[in-house]
Amino acid sequence: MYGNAHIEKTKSPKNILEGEDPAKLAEFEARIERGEKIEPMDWMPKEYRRQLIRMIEQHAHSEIIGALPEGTWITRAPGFRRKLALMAKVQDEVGHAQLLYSAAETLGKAREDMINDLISGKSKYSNVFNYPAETWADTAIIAWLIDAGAIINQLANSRGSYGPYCRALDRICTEESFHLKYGHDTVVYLATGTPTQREMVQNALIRWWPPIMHFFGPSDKISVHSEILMKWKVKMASNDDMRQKFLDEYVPKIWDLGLTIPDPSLKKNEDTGKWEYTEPDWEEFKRVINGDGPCNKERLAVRRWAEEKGAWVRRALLKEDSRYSTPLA
Ligand code: FAQ
Repeated sequence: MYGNAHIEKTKSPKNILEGEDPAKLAEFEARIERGEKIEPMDWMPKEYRRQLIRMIEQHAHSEIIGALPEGTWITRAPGFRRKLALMAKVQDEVGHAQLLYSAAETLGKAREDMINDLISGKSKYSNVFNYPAETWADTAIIAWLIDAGAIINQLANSRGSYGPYCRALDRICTEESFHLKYGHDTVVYLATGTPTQREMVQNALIRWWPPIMHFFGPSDKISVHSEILMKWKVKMASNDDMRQKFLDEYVPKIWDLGLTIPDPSLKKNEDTGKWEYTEPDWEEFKRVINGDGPCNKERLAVRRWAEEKGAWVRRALLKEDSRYSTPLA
């Protein structure tokens, strides 16, 4: 494995740096402060490695599971052109997962272990992909607004400290920006179409708004990992700041289309420059990310099926002497 890694179990916040060499830690933090990239063979604290594996792995799982809600619409897309476009998008998402698994592998966790942790339900992935895409309009909202949220997060974090993750994010963001344009075009088409098409996209927005508000993570007051991740420039903005940026950029665009956002309290406070909104239901968020959302079981069942059906291909490709990985980006 690339970094000759040793993966530590979670420790309490007080002792996450226990046992680290103070001189090495100071030099590591100084490098991050100077804006240098940390590369796989460089010295890093165990907690930095553990946090990055957790975050990149969850991100990879999100891309691969994220292909499913839209993927179910490929055969039902209205018309050949849309079918081609959706198929290309779904294929891109799976490609993003490959880039991200490869980046996580550089930190010492084997891909098989990551996949096993996904299908056993041990690892998390983004809350949003545990909801069904009920109509064609749901795929339009996903491609526009979920991709928008993903770009806000990933563009910021691509300026972070871990080289392989940042380079993967650079490439992913380029592709996601095509998804965003495709999604926007599809939403505009529906919102300016027949009354039935308009109603369909309005209803999809109502369904997806709460999961989108959850997408950026729990509020800063209750976020567990933000402090250390921001200190080490893995996360380049807090959950609330990313949510605010999303609202700033996309609420006006949604309102321009004459669509209604299902939050009567949503408004920009002109004095503070911040959006005010109804506090998202964090209990529902917790339920969904811990396995009890509307589609969690179905999503994992599909991945488990794919894993079992593809096992013979991996066995055929696996050579005992090629058991190390290099980053794809
Ligand atoms: N969903 O302490 P924090 C995409 C968990 S890619 C599920 O604030 P952190 C592309 C968190 O893991 C979408 N779980 O956590 C696409 C932690 O649990 P743990 C994915 C969530 O890490 C588009 C606990 O809550 N993007 O959409 C979520 O500092 C269209 C405490 O939270 C990434 O993964 C959530 N939304 O901040 C594909 C980007 N939020 O591990 C197809 C990289 C939080 O202690 C179609 N990740 N949790 O058990 C990140 O930037 C961060 O991990 C955050 C969360 C911001 C997601």
